[in-house]
Amino acid sequence: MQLFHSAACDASGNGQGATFLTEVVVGTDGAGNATFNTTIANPLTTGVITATATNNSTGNTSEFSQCKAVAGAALPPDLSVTKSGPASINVGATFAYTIVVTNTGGSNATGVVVTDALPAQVTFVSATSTQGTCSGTTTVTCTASDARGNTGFARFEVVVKDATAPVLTLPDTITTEATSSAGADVTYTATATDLVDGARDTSCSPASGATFAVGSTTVTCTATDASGNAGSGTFLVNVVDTTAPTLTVPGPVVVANATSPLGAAVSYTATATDSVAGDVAPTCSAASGSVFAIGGTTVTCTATDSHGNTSAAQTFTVEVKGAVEQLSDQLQVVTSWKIPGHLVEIRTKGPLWSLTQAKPKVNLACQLIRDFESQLGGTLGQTLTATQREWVLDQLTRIYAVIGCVTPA
Ligand SMILES: [Ca+2]
Ligand SMILES: [Ca+2]
Repeated sequence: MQLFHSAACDASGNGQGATFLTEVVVGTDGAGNATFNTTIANPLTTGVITATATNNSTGNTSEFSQCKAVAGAALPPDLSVTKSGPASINVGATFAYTIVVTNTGGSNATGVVVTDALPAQVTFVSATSTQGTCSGTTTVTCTASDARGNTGFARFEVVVKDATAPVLTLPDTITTEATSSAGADVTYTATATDLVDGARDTSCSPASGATFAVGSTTVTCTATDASGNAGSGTFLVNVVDTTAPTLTVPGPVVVANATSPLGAAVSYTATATDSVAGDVAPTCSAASGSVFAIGGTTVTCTATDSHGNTSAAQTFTVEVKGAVEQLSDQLQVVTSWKIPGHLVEIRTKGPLWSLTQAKPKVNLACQLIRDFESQLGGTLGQTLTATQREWVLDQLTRIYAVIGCVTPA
């Protein structure tokens, strides 16, 4: 018996064998049937087998048998996988790579699953395949059935992710002088650049141009790139008050008439203003309104703001006139009145003379003032206007007290 292999059967259901496979010698039973086993060199996976039989005794050969499909075990699938893509790509760009599955085995592959885990630096966009379907975003899985001898591929599109935050460029610590009690308006420049997106807007708090209070303020700035990566940074703004208050004191001399032997209570005005602290009360060596002795007293003032800045000291003199000076002033005034007979001048000169002697004649001065006052109530007073008379009387009353005169009982 000779066995042949053909790719396909004739339409008749049998037919001429195409390729000789092997021959075996068999003995038939009484009915002409025989059973046999044989092995062929090259396993078959497709097509049909036909046979012819030859009677070794007679040499008669049969027609070709009916076709029998090859039913033997096929060779297993043999899958290979290759992966290819660009050699380099730019951050932020979309690129594609391809995974190719080839089946070089002797049978179909079913339930083929190809998985590809994406690196953290990329973002999945899409995946397409020539066979089956693909799904997933971080690990993409493609499933297919692959006929033997077939090549299938999956195409992956991914974007290289931008995982780097923008870099901020911030000022160094800013130190500036306060301009008001609120502090100072401070402007600054803060920028940010991203590797992928270029220049980015920067948001800072407090904003540039804001009023910063006296003291130290931390400014926090942030910038975000198009992929949502946020960068941040801080810097300090120090608003300081190093300026002393501006001090104003009275002119060089404040003059007052003594009202008693102790002198006089003298008021003066000294002020100070500070750009931050506002009005500041000066500190003076003798307060306004206190009693200053007859003669000159030097008053020294300074002003210190709330941040400890002290102005330079300024001085002025409080001059308190005693009885002699007051009588001299009075003499000058009454002389200027040019009263006929000069009696008022003469009466003023009397106590002045008494007090300016090497050994002042105090009691005499007191007596002369009492006499002067008495005469102003008579004919002497009639040489003056009422206003002049009142003024002289006021003078005399005060000078009398300054001398410390005691009116006899
Ligand atoms: Ca970035
Ligand atoms: Ca100040």
